[in-house]
Parts: sequence; C-alpha cells; structure tokens
Amino acid sequence: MKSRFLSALLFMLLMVSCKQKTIDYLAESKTDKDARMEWWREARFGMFIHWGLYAVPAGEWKGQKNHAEWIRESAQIPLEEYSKFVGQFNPVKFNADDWVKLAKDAGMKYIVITSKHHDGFGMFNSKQTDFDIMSTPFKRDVMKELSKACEKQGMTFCFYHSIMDWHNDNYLPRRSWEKTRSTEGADFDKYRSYLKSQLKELLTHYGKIGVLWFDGEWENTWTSEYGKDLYNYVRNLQPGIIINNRVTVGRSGMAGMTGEGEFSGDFGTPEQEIPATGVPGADWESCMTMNDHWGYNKNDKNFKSSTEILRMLADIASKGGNYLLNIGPTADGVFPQESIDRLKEIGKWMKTNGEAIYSTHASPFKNLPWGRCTQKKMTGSTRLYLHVFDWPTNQKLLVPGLGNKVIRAYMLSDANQEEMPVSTESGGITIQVPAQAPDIINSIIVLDIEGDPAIYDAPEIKASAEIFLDQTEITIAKNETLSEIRYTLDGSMPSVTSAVYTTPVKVSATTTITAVCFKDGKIMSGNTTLTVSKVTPVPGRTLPQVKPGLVFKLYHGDWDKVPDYNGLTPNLSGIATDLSLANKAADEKFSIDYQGFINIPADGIYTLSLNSDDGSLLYLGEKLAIDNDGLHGPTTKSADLALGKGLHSIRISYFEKSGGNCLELKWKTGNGKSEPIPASALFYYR
Ligand code: H79
Repeated sequence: MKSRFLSALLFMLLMVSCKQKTIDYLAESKTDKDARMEWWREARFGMFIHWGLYAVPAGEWKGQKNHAEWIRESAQIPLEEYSKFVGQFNPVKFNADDWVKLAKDAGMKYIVITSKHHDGFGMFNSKQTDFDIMSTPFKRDVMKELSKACEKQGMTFCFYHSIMDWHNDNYLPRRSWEKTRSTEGADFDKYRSYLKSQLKELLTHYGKIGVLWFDGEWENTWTSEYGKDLYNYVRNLQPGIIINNRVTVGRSGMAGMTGEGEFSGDFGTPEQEIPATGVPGADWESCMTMNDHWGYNKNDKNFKSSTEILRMLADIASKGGNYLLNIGPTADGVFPQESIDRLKEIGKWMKTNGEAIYSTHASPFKNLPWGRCTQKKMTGSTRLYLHVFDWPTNQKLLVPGLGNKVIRAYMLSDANQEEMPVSTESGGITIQVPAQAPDIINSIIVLDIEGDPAIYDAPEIKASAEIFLDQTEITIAKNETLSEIRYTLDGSMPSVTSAVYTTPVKVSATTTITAVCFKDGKIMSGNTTLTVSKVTPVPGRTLPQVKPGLVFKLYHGDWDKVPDYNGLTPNLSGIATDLSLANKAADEKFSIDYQGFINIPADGIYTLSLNSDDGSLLYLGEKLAIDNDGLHGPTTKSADLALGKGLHSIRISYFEKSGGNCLELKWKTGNGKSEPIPASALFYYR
C-alpha cells in the first residue's frame, strides 16, 4: 500500500519535472521586464557587502598596506599560502540581525553580499568544494543566517558571485605570475558546471533572491554565449530574479554600461562613478566604496562623509539610477565603526527625506545650479522634489526654465506643510524660502505643478572647437518648440530686441555668444555663454633628415602612473611604425615612451584624442597636450590644437600595470571623422 503510494508520487513528480522546460528569458516582453524590475526601480538604495577570507589579512601583506579583496592577486600570494586564511577565519562577533538592521535603518532596501569573490572562496555551505565557510573554525553558513534575518526584517537579499575564480583548477586563465600552478587537464566547461552547481545551491537553499550580481567576466575565456546561457540558467531557477550586465561580456570599462544592441542583462553597473547624465531608458546602478577599498582594509581611513554619500544618492536618483553603497566587514564579523557612524547619519536624513528618493524618476531638468531634482507623477500633476545642496543667501530659489503653473511648494521636513510663496519670473519660477537651510546636507522642497513638466532648458551653443583660425560657425539648439532663441555677440544678456537665431552664425574674430529662450517677449530659460577664440597656429617645421617611424623606449616596472624616465634604463628600444607595441609588448607592468614628429598636412584646428588602458600622456613640443594618466580601463581624452603645416615634435608616454592594455592616438580636423594617425604621418629625426 505504502510503496504503491510512493511510486505513484514518484511518477507524478516525474511528470511534473518532464513538463518543465527551460524557458528562453532573453526574449522577455517589456511588460514582463517592467513588472520584474518594479521593486528594484522603487528601491533606489542598497547595501553592497564585500566579505571573505581577505578580511583576515585586512589589506596588509609584507608591509604593503594597499590590498583588499584582490590581495591574492595584488600581493601574488600562492594558493597554499592563501588557503591558510581558511583556518584563521572565525568571525565570532557576526550577528546577521545586526547587519540587516544597520542596512534597514540607513534606508537601504536590498543587500548584495559576496557569496564568492574572485578568490573563489565560498562564503556559504557549498557541497561543490571544501574551499568554503564550512571548512573554517566558524563553520556557520552566514548566508543562511543573513537570508533569514533579511526575510524577518523585510529586506531583499541578493548575491554577488564572481565568474573569475582564482582557486578552481578548471578555471582559466591562471594569474600571469602563477608559474607553478599547472593548467594541465584544466577544462573550462567543467568550471562552468561547477559555477552552475554553486548557483543552484544559492538559488535553492536561501529563499527568494532579489539580484544576482555577477563580476569578473572580462577574461577572454568568458564569452557572450556563456553569458546568455548563464542568464537563462539563473532565471530558470528563479524566474523573478534580476541579473546585472556583468553576466556577459561587452561592458564599457568602469563606466559599466553595455553597448547598444548587445545583450546586457537587466541593468548596467557603473563602478566607482556616476554617469555624467542619465541613461534614458536604461536601468543602472552605481556601486561605490565608502573609503577606497571594497574588502576590509584596516589602514584605509579615507571615508567619504555622510554629506558626500547622501548627495551622491540624490545625484544618482536625479539621473534615474540606483546606489549600491559598500561595506567591508572585519574578520571578527562586524562593520567598521566609521561605516556604522555614516549609516546612522544617512538613516537620519532618509527617515525625513526618503520620500524624495524612493520610487522617484529622473530629473526633468538638464542642470540645476543649486542641486538636483527627482519627480513623481501624480494624477493630473507632477510632484517635483527639489534637492537643495546650496541654500540661497537671498531667500529666493530660482527654478530655471520651469514653465508650468505651480500648485504649491513646501519643505518636506515641515510636518505642517506650510506653503511657501511662489512667483513667476523671467527665466523660471522663484520660491521664497526661509533664511536658514533646514538641512545642511540636502534640504528637500516639494513643488507640485500642473500636468507634466514643461521645461525651457537653457539653449545649447556648439562650435567645432573653442578655437579657430580664420572663421568658425556656431550653432544654437533648444529642447522644445514653444520658444525662440535670441542671442548677442558682445557678452551682454539678450533682450527682446536681440537677434533671433535661425541659421548657424559665422564669426571671424574672438567672440562671446550668449543665448536665451524667449516666449511672448519674456525670458523663459537660463542663459548660455560660449567664447570662441581666434588663434594663430603653432608653426610646423621642415627637417630634411627625418625617417618614417617613432623612437620608442620600453621599460619594465610596476607604476601607478607614467613614470619619470630620468635615471631609468630602457629594457628595449628601437623604431616603431605605430603604437601597437603597447598592445602586445608584455602582459603587464611596463611603460613605453614614444618620441618623434607628427606631420601636419595643412594649417588647421586638430582634435587629437588619446585612448589608453592604463594611463598615457601626450606632449606636443614642450607642452602637455593631453593628460590621460593614472590607473584606469580604456579611457579617451581629447584636446583641440591649432597646428601649422609641417612637422611638430610629439611624445606619447604610456604605462600598463595590470588588466587589459591598449594605446591609440587619433586625429580629426573640422567636421571630419576621427581616425587613427597613419604611420605615414609619423617621423623621427636622425
Ligand atoms: O568587487 C569589487 C572589485 O573587487 C571588482 N568589482 C567591484 C564591485 C573589481 N574587479 N576588478 N576591478 C574591480 C577593477 C578592474 C578593472 C579592469 Fe577592466 C579589469 C580593467 C581591465 C580589466 C573592467 C573590464 C574594466 C575594464 C575592463
């Protein structure tokens, strides 16, 4: 009887599991995605936690104090030695409820914690490996405890899981310095199965997971095919989960957004930066450290102030993004005191002003001189939250270019919602505000307006460059069709009798152009000014004894910026026809200094752009023309230069510390296309 019941049950289970087929979530409809993203778009503020074995050395190794979660790589610690931290990891002060409460009281709506970082150590109970928390003296599944605490306190629990893995033998490539770790028999497909098995554990043993935050996707073993497959694998285990763009390849450096048209997961991930403008139509989240490291570093006391953090949050919300703020807990299992202090201050502000952050949309204004704006759609009206960082000294706050009828204005912190007087003035509306800022960090004014925002942005003035030789053309544009642009060429403010802009303005002397939007004889917008300067080109030279190519000197060394070459001896030198040596010279830790001449075909304004990973400098003559120095991913910097026909001495200095390497120099003149400087334009003198 019993066994018949059991086999019937087994049969039913089998039927159910046969019916389940894997769904292709890459073809999801917009409606479905919107529904799935809803909580995340409303949340706006989350906590990142980087916690792992690296908390044991706490950022210090053999006197070097600048390490953190990358310590195994940055201090080149062999696997056997790093594994010793397993026996030392005993965070006896850990209390999941305390952590979740700290996040909750700070106004954060979700927690993303490292289930595994690049070191490969599992901070959860994994049956796939012994390199996990159950092998430590602590032997507690901290992720289980956190998932329960989150559930209890109404916090959304999320995992960060690294694709790159410096421990698993099947993961490739090895670190460049790991000469003794053989790759024999290593099988990346096996690594992918291992990765999936761990994710299955994380997605079936810890309740509902809000986000899977992948990272370490940039090594050449990971492909977009693997990324899409992993995305679908995760969604099939938890269909409602949200997955970041780092599940697949194609992220644009630290700016974090994936190129258009490519599969990009559910949201972009700017790292340690905030996009300069919003990213219309895209979901994104800026992740940032509180000090200068993600994992715990006992020596790093360079914490951002709570004012800085809260203003970043307002800035991000005003651009339509989320803010993921990091904590690096200690090996004892507690948050650094500096972090706790800031979380409490943040919570205090959020308690009063959170309404201006949660569930808001990006600002309708391009630029506000005193702060930021977020908005919410109401029935028949719009609620603007004005985030005032710089309180006006004359008790008048001008909201530039706002063309709507105002319903009311009051301070969000004012329980009585006492209305503040509002008047329509030239170039916007003015709110009469108290003498003292209610909040020195960020005072929120609620401004209810009729209908959708109608904003007269200050016109945009454009010239091909801010310098020119004989003549240049200036164009002026605006973002609406209701007003007209009036402009002056003498630096004065345009009036109702000034020229109306219709076609590009040609100028042949140094000129300051000022433009404003008018409607019915009234100024509607702020004003914009641009000065274009007439210059004479730096004369070029003719030298009979030049030969094609640039002289290069290659140096080995570990630098964080372009080194001072004085007193250094090159490891290699010669003549290069282009800059490609920088892309293939060595994997890392080197610098190349190119010197020679560039042949300018005709007098003109040339826009030179220098792209590199890591840093680079461009000199023309003695002058530093482009400073693209420092540690960074692929970054482009440009300069407009007035150059005469002939030869100009040029120097390009480049260094590479680690990660990808590239160096590229392009030029463009007039309205032409930016193109790599051809080998035929480069010479050296002998
Ligand atoms: O977990 C934290 C860091 O440990 C991790 N991401 C945050 C959330 C991190 N890994 N690497 N980095 C940060 C910096 C690495 C940058 C580079 Fe690249 C990797 C430079 C070149 C390869 C990413 C991909 C940026 C450009 C290409």
